[in-house]
This record gives sequence, C-alpha cells and structure tokens, in this order.
Amino acid sequence: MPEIMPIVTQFIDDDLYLHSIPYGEGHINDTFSVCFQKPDLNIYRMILQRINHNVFKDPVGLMNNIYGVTEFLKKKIAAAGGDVMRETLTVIPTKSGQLFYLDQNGNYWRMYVFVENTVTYQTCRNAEDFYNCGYSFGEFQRLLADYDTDKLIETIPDFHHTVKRFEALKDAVKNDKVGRVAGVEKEIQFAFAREKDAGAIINLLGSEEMPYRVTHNDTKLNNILIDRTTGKGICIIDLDTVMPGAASFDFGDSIRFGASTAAEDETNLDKVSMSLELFEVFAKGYLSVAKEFLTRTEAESLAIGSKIMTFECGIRFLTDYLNGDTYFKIHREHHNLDRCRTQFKLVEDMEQKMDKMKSIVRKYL
Ligand code: ADP
Ligand code: GN1
Ligand code: MG
Repeated sequence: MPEIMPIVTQFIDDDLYLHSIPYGEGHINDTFSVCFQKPDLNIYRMILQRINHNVFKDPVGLMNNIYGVTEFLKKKIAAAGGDVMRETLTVIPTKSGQLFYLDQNGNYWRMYVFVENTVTYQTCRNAEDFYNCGYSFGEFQRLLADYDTDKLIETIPDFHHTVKRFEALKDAVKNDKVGRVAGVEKEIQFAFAREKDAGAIINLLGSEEMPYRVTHNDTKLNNILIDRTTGKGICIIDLDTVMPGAASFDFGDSIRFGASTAAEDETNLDKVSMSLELFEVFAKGYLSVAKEFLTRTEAESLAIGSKIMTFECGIRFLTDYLNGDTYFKIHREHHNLDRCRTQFKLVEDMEQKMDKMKSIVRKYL
C-alpha cells in the first residue's frame, strides 16, 4: 500500500489525518477510505483514489469530464430540491485548486466526499433494490440528455466498440503471449461462433434511430450507492467512463452484472443464470424514466444490447487472460478466465431467454 499521509495533506491540512484503508471491489482504480478528525473532534471520511493511468491515458481530461458532469448534475439536483452532496459525487480539489494531485512517481490522485450511510452490492439482494437501480440509471441518462457532448473527451477510445474488442481477442489468440490458448479452446470457439453478433449495436450507433447519448459505460451494481435507510439508488459513482455511447449498453451492463444469479467470478457455473425476474424489475425501473426519451429502435435494442454487452465483457476478460492479466485486477490465478466463463454462461442463457426479454421490454414501453 502506498504511503497515504503525504498525499492526503495535498488536499486537506487543518484536520487530523487518522488512517486509511483499501476500499471497495473495483477492478481498475485503487480506492481508499481516509479517516480524519476535525478540530471539534468530529470524525469524517473521504474517498481517495489513485487513477489507473495505464487504463486512462489522459487523467487530466478525465477529471475535467467528471468535474463538468458533476457540476452540471448538481445544478439539476438543486433545482429539483435534492441533496447535492449525496446525489452525485463531489470532487475535493487540492489546496492549490487542482482537480487531482500528481505525485513524484507519476501517479494521479483524486479525492471525493464520502457519501455516508450508503452501501454497494456485488450481487442483488432483492428485486426492489434492482428496480431502484434501473430507475437511477434511467434518471442519470435523462439528467444528462442535454449535456453538451463536445465537452466530453473519450477517456478510453472505442471503449464499447464491440467489433474492435473482438479484433483484440483475435490478436490475443494469434499472439498467444503467455501460452494459454491451448487451455481455452472451448471459450475461444464460443466467442468465434458469435463473431457476427459483435456489430449488432455498434453498426447502428450514431444513426437517427440510435443516437449517441451521454452514457455512463460502466453501470455495474457496485457503481451505485444505495441509501441504507431508504434502499433507493442515491448516487451514481465511477464516472471515469462517462462518454457518448449507446443507451442499450448502459442498460445491458447493468443486466449482465446485476441480473446474474451469481457473482461475476463464480466458479460453479451451475449457479450462473440471468434471472428474468431481475431483468423485469430493472427494465420496469429504467423504462419508467427512459421511455420518455428513447427512440423505438433504442428501446427495442435493450434486450439484445444486454446480450452484446455481456458478450463483450466476456471477450475482454478472455483477451486479458490470454495477454497475461495486464488490465483487470486479479486476486487469484485464472481469475479472468473464471470471469469470462460466467459471462459466456450468461450469454448462452440470454440466447435462450431472448424472446421473453424482448416481450418484457415491450410491456413497459
Ligand atoms: P473502480 O473504478 O475501481 O471500480 P469506484 O469509483 O467504483 O472504483 O470505487 C470503488 C468502490 O468504492 C465503490 O464500489 C464504492 O463501494 C466505493 N466508493 C467510491 N466512491 C465512493 C463515495 N464517494 N462514497 C462512498 N463510497 C464510495
Ligand atoms: C471494470 O472499474 P470497474 O470495476 O467498475 C471495467 C468495466 C467492466 C468491469 C467488469 C474502465 O469496471 O468496463 O465492465 O470492470 N472498467 C473499465 O466488472 O475498464
Ligand atoms: Mg467501480
């Protein structure tokens, strides 16, 4: 663990730094909860994050994106009578007014207000929570519908360009950098048999029927803070990938993670399936807001978008496994392969359930 004290004092100095602990289960950034004591003896926490600059090549542009989006959201939240400190992230600038601190080792650090009395889930606790998540992600897209996309840089170019993700998988198979190809023939075959699916959303995106929206691009269940008291999704976090994208991919990413009956890295595949019940509650919550602005084509692509997003994620895990685990954080051997397998199991299950998924969407339009 890096030494935190010299970093936190770049942001806060009057209050007493007490301690920090690694926090959350993100695969990309390093997150710490940092505890302080004020002169009046009250104790409070902040979130400190080291931005993964191997993944995000332009941390300065990224922080400008986040600041722009959160300030914009704060105005809308205030106008609606909401709590601007809880319903979106608050960036704490450094003492010299920067949105991040660049340390001597070239690491970029940022600080956020810790939104207290909230919880994040790795798997869904109950259907009602997931309805609330659907509502919150729909509301997030709605609030940002008139955000000027020219203000956003693409923090990861072609992030959800599924066709290019597929090409990256092909390269990884061809290069077989760490000699793992022979052990994953089945998974490679599974992916290659579905190559034509990769273009399903991306080839339509940018057309009148499927416009670019300001999307979150990483709508996992653990990227929404749920209020412990009300159970409502209160604050959408992990805004690193807010960029123009496909509405159906945001919907789909929530489904692939939150509607799964098991964790993303479950090794017993018998436990992994896509719950139609969870799909339905999420669709109901999301569409109660999003049906106002979605085009017919976008709405009709929500079910297929869920499958493609799950497929893409599986491809990404497999690619990273074949490249020697250089992108996603892993906590055990073959972790990325285990993750890939759950995603492919979900894809298969969604293929079986596709007609039902489509009719559920129609029901709430
Ligand atoms: P990563 O990009 O690595 O996924 P996140 O920004 O999603 O990082 O943060 C990781 C975890 O830290 C979240 O899932 C959440 O539990 C917690 N977290 C992040 N920001 C806050 C915040 N402002 N208040 C409370 N908890 C937070
Ligand atoms: C990463 O940062 P985190 O853990 O919320 C990844 C997502 C993947 C997800 C899979 C910037 O999300 O794209 O869908 O892992 N984020 C980035 O769990 O690559
Ligand atoms: Mg996250």
